Parts: sequence; structure tokens; C-alpha cells
Amino acid sequence: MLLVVIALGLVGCSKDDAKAKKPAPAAATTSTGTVGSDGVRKIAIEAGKDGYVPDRIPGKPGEKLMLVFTRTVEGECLAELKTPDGKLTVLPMNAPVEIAVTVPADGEVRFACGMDMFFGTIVAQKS
Ligand SMILES: [Cu+2]
Repeated sequence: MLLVVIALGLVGCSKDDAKAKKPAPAAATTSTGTVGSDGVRKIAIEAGKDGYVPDRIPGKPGEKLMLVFTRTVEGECLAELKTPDGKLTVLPMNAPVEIAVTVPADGEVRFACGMDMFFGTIVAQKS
């Protein structure tokens, strides 16, 4: 009986540890992604069960970005992407889709799922 209690106690502990260690989604910075020879910065974005990760992408005003969206969750919600210019694009499961975006001179632009439930922002960061 004592052994059972100890075993349960251990399980409880390891569960708590797992929860505490669950990493928060890494926040994107102005250096997230890779810059190609064309000067365009490529940033991978997952469209999954938590929405878009990362969902806030800072960039230099006027910087050209290539957002590479990959949908990893079934369902209609994230199957359509509304790009900052308002166009709807289909995101197939597990197939990367590239969307070119220019960071605005000021403020932010937004992308969203086809229903505007999930969204992400591209934010001009001046320094
Ligand atoms: Cu949606």
C-alpha cells in the first residue's frame, strides 16, 4: 500500500514538472527567420491548434518578408488565410504556402483565418 502511495506521488510530481516546463511559444523578433540572398527574410508560421505561431512578427519599416505558412490542424477554420491585402488563400494540410508581405512604414498589418477568428500581426519596429 505504501508503495502505491509513493508511486502516485511521483506521478503527480512529474506531471507538475511537465506543466511547469511547457515552453511558451517563442516570440518572434526582427531577426527571426533567415534572410536570403535577395534580402527577403523568410519566416515560418505554423497554423495549428493554437492559431498562428508566431502571431506577432516585428520587422523594420518597409522590410520585405516572405511568410511561410504551414497548416498542421484539420478543420475549415485555418484552411483559409486572409492575407494583409485582403485576399483569401487556401492553406492545404502540411504543405507550406509562401505569402510575400512588406512591413508597413508605421503601425501594423494583420493576417487572419478566413473567419477572422485567429489572426496575427506584422508590426513595424523602428529601432
Ligand atoms: Cu477561423
